[in-house]
Amino acid sequence: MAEETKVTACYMCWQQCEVKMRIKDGVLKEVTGNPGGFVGGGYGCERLEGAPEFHYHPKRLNYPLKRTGERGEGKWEQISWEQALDEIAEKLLAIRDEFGPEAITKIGGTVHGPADWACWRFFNIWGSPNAFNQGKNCGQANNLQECAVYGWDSLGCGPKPGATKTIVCWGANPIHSWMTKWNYIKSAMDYGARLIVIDPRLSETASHADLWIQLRPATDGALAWGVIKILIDEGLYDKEFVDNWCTGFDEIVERAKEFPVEKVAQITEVPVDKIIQLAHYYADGPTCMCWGLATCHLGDGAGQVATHAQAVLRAITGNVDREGGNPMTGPHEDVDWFKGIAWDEFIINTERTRDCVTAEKFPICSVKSLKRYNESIKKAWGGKGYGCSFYMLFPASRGIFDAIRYGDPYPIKAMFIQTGDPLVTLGGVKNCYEAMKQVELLVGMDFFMTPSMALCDYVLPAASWIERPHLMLFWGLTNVAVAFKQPMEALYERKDDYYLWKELAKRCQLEGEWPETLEDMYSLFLRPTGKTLAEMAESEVYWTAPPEAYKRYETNGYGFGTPSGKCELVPSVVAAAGLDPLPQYIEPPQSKYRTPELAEKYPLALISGSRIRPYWHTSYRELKTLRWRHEQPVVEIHPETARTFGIADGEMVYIETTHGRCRQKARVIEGIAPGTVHAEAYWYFPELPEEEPWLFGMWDANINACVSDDYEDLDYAGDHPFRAMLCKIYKAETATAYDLPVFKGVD
Ligand SMILES: Nc1nc2c(c(=O)[nH]1)N[C@H]1C(S)=C(S)[C@@H](COP(=O)(O)OP(=O)(O)OC[C@H]3O[C@@H](n4cnc5c(=O)[nH]c(N)nc54)[C@H](O)[C@@H]3O)O[C@H]1N2
Ligand SMILES: Nc1nc2c(c(=O)[nH]1)N[C@H]1C(S)=C(S)[C@@H](COP(=O)(O)OP(=O)(O)OC[C@H]3O[C@@H](n4cnc5c(=O)[nH]c(N)nc54)[C@H](O)[C@@H]3O)O[C@H]1N2
Ligand code: SF4
Ligand SMILES: [Mo]
Repeated sequence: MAEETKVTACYMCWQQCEVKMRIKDGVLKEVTGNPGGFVGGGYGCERLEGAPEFHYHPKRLNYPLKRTGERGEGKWEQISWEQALDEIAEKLLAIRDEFGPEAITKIGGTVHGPADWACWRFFNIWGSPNAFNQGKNCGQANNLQECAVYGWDSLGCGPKPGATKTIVCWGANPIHSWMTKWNYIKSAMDYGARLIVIDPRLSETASHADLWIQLRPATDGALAWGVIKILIDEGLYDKEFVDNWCTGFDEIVERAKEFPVEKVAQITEVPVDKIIQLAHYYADGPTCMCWGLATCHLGDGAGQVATHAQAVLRAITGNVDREGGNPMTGPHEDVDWFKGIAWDEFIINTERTRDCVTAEKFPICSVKSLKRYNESIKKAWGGKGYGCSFYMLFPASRGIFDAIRYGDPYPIKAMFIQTGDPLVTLGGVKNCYEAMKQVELLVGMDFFMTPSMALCDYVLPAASWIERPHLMLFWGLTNVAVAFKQPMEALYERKDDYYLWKELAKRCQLEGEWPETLEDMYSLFLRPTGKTLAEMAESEVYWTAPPEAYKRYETNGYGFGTPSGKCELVPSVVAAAGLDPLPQYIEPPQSKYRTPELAEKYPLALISGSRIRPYWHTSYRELKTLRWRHEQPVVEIHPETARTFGIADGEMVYIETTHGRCRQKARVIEGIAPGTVHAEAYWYFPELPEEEPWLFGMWDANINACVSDDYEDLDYAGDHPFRAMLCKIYKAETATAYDLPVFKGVD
């Protein structure tokens, strides 16, 4: 029996751990962490147990499909790739002729691989600024603030064992969401670092904390300002750094006066002594405030003030670009990332034509604003200066749907869905659904028939990480790139995601280099190293990573990547976009203080979508190897809330908001405040029927059908208020989520 071992990077989530695959007679038997691996150091999570099942699953999409019935009727015919590509290209060209290049959009998810950059490359050369990825909800509010205040983001940073003294997980639960980072946190704690967790729930990470701050949801801005005030009053900030490197400190001092600790305690519902403890711990650095998602989901006003105050906090304590604090990666220097995705062409093309559909409504996310960021980032970091690039640009999804439905501000006629399941992962799902029903051309590419795929005109079968070469590019957000050759041949007619865009580019006669294979495209990215992908993958050093560096603002001849070269505590690029650069604290769009009348009807604060293992958002619910670990969606409520609303542990309940309702199973726990409810997100049931009205039961359990995407509820960057709604809960009549037909929500 021929048995072989192949090494590659797992992409069952974006941590991309190095793994080894045991293959017997050409059949994938087992995938495990690769001891000593460059990423993960041999770590492998339980998802790997599902890898062989995922690869051979009977429900995998294996051939291109074309819709034969109405959208969502579940009627398909198998067609060839040639036919699919020819027909799609022909329609695209006709749309461009009639409505302009901006009339196409792509909805994608978080970092998933070649689909992301290959699409951006196509859109950049084609000339549409309306590509959308879930980066929108996945850190955009935070990245824009960090880049505005100190000219780069610290998204990928983690604590440094031995150097970091204080670790802050602010609205982050890495035991479930970022295990490779959690391994660093544990190691730093072994060296004596303390852990602070700021979270309304007693998350698993919070259960390991030296200090758990259980704040009222979405009041993070007030908490951060309360801490800033204590640091200033007690002289616990980094005076030398502030004097030499910061602008706007006087305004910060003035604003901080509005946040005496008693007032902050009243707003956040955190006891005074805990807030003081938090400030004292924070000041005892180096302090690493790891990136946490929560403050990007607080909705209008609340999100901007929280993400801004967090950036100020990192800055005035001197933790920015500091060893053990919040280091910054800077751009990829060994990888032609921006050239690879044709970023210059994007700028040129959109200057000729129109900005993205929500450039007026959310001016911080526009080409004009990106250019302002660029000018100074370039001075500090060299290269092209595009910084976290797409994070500065994604249009608000609601704007895309309005462009499709109403032609406002101009029409969008074609939508691609690749690496995303917008019907399940976006807020305002009902608007998304209507737009998907109306758009002229709807093309999807995925591993499985998902709710979003079920509505498409063409569904294309994607090859996975098991069947494609690997280069870790991570949207340009890290400067580490690891290379592996393709471990196994793609099964059936599955293709890598680059293939789609390359073939469409050829058919549409787009300019630029479009090499035949994904591997050759990766070699183009790697040009600065002088190596091809295969050469790098086969060398002893199969990655590129710059040496550790800190405080580069002192030596780069310019300072921070901001217009003044300083840490701008009141950032001028935010002001230049027409926004308040020193936002006032404001309650989330729905709250007992901001909307007291609404709170009478919907008395509970709703947070939704915290990460749960083993899932990766919507993914892997069809895998028997994993599903048993967590079979149904669960809503967490406090025993007192349960008593008030007559709900017992394990009962099915409705969660209802101003925008809809869905059902989940109650879990009654102490580790959540009585006024707060936590609902799971990303649920659909692959075992239920595909055709409408079922759509795999996604209306039944989908909390995102209850999350607002009204413009006035979105934050300054246009992100959704996933953690800032009000709700009520009540018992559902039936016991499981499987036996009810579809529920379309409250009108
Ligand atoms: N309520 C609530 N909603 C949220 C959030 C929240 O906190 N709360 N978080 C938001 C955030 S931060 C994010 S990032 C999004 C995540 O949302 P998404 O990224 O949309 O979710 P995923 O389930 O990761 O991916 C969606 C689809 O991509 C497919 N896919 C995976 N890899 C590939 C690939 O290589 N090629 C192709 N063609 N398809 C692939 C999967 O099979 C799956 O069907 O959810 C957002 N929604
Ligand atoms: N297993 C698994 N891991 C994942 C993913 C996945 O789908 N599954 N998705 C990946 C992606 S794309 C992302 S963006 C990351 C996100 O990873 P994290 O940043 O860890 O985000 P979450 O787990 O969604 O939320 C973290 C915590 O925020 C808390 N929270 C809710 N509301 C608030 C609030 O108002 N204030 C504060 N301070 N905290 C609040 C929640 O209770 C939760 O415990 O995870 C990544 N890792
Ligand atoms: S954490 Fe698990 S799923 Fe994610 S890359 Fe590592 S082994 Fe794969
Ligand atoms: Mo995300």
